[in-house]
Amino acid sequence: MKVTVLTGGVGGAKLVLGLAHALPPADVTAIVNTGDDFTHLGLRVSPDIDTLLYTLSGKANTAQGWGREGESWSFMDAVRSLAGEDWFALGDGDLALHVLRTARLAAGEPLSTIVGDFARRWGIASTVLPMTDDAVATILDTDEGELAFQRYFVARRCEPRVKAIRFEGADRAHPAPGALSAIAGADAILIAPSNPFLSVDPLLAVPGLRQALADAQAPVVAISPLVGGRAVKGPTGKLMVELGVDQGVAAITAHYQGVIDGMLVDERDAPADLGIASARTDTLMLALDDRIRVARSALAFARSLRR
Ligand code: FO1
Repeated sequence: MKVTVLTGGVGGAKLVLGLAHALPPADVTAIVNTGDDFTHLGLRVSPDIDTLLYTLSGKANTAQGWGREGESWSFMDAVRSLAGEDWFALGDGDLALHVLRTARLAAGEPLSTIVGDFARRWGIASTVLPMTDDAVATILDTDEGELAFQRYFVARRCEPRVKAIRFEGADRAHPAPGALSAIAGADAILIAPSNPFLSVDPLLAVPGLRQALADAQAPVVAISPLVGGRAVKGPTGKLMVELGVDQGVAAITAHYQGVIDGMLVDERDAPADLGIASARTDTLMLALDDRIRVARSALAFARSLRR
């Protein structure tokens, strides 16, 4: 069963890891948000892609939610000693990805080729695709003015009040090679329990991707990012209040209207009429077993749906 999953960072990476255990890993394709990508200290950083590469290759710092396990920080110590910017931390091992990616991008290689090579080097049998090889930047219009994603998320700890979100460059972006065929050729398409507004919307903003989902033969199932009605981590709840969106899975389902055929809801959420097919399960993914179990539930639910 070939599965294509649209994903952001840590929550999505847990699901993709579960899928890569529930299925032959080569049957899994992840199309990853790159709206969080930015240039820091001259280096091109792709946080959601790197979180997925670390997760699938067993290198992730799962407690921290980003970066590598057992990381050392000599580079950051040296940056600090020279009064360099230290609000965004690049570990010594992590640095290797950013240096190599930046050098290869500067030499004219597309991001998708570079990411594919990194994944192969680390023995990842699943396909990891950026949503696009073009530059797209998530920009938040806040009460402190416009902030690029990492300024908002890391430097300002999601504290500014968000008025609107835009995806700079998305209108001119093209889906990465392989993304459209991975959607068209899938037996099931999943939207990971990533932040709908910050992590999934950038993907849907790339011309062609939303249409590919609408045209796909396979059912599209979203896994709700809410557990017991609340976001597991991150600013989803706060953002929904600020954007004037109702709290709860019904509002997220409405947000994905026209894109999804079904919603997998956490069993702790209050039952609600979502207006589309839904299934309930324990969606909290603490240990590997949970991730495999949620992946299997999503696949079983997708199999039960038809287009
Ligand atoms: N998140 C932080 O909260 N603080 C950091 O210093 C930080 C550094 C960092 C470096 C590389 C990387 O791939 C991710 C990093 N993240 C950091 C996580 C990242 O900001 C977010 O988790 C994602 O962009 C949201 O999905």
